Amino acid sequence: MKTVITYGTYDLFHIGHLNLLKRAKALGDYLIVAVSTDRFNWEEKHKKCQIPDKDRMAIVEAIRYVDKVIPEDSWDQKIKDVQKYNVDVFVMGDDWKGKFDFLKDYCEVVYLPRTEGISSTQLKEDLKNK
Ligand code: C2G
Repeated sequence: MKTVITYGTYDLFHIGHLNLLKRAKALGDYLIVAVSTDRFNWEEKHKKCQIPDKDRMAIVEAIRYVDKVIPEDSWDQKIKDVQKYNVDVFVMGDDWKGKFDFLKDYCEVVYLPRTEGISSTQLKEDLKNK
């Protein structure tokens, strides 16, 4: 079984997130998604989520491509996760290109092209200006 893992906030879930998860799953047989907690987002990413972490995790868990959801609560849990779940492939959108190359010592690292024209940040801006 080929295990894939990816990480994200998945706030205001949109087609860019779905495209990423679909392509990530296509790289293996089992997809784990680490969804960032409200604490991690606020304290480490200085991002305020619109949707609470338990709801963001429930939404991601309901996606047909996703096999398991775990919390992302720190920047440096990735190596432990890759080892704990025997991950073969680590996937992120290419806005993160190069940022996680240190994981190449533990698994394959793949950066996939982002979906153009949509982002949670833009959605929040649009909603604010309605
Ligand atoms: N994404 C994408 N296309 C978009 C928007 C997002 O492919 N138009 C991808 C991102 O590259 C990422 C995933 O969807 O791989 C989740 O995006 P976010 O929820 O914005 O995640 P982010 O805030 O980048 O958190 O430790 C890593 C972080 O948790 C990533």
